[in-house]
Amino acid sequence: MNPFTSPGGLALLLAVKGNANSAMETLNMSTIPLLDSVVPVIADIRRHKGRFKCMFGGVITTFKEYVSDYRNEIDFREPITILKQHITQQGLRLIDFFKQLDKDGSGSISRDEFVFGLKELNVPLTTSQLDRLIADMDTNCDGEVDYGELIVADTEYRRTLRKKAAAVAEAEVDS
Ligand SMILES: [Ca+2]
Ligand SMILES: [Ca+2]
Repeated sequence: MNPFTSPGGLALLLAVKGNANSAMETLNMSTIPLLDSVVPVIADIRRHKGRFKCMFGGVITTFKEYVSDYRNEIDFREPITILKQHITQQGLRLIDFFKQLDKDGSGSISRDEFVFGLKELNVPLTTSQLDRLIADMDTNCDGEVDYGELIVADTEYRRTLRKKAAAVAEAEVDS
């Protein structure tokens, strides 16, 4: 499945979001595959219309994590979130992503390799977002990100997601 072939679902959601008076409380798109980019839109609609429900099908694997997280306001502008979404959407394993960026095979990704590789993969990070991402991941401060550092960042990211999802589940039990 190519997630980029389903812009219709996103367009529909944007229409609902754009119409503040829309009485629509349920949107059934259970036959339409959607991509990660709809998640912040759904979260945004939910903030204004608490009862809004959206059904969808064939969604990429990380979608559930994001959905269970939306109320905890995951920051979709976080560089690590943007990066992870794109890696997942393109069906890359972390090691594939790493190898693709480490052009000179040095075992670590330099800032230049990041700039080039992210452009190649169409990951829309700004220069300052990229610098923040590298600074966050580069724990030994050698200016580059090796595979171990990437794994650590990924593990921490997953842990944060799980914690937030658990908090959401708890809140739902309480209410
Ligand atoms: Ca390298
Ligand atoms: Ca490093």
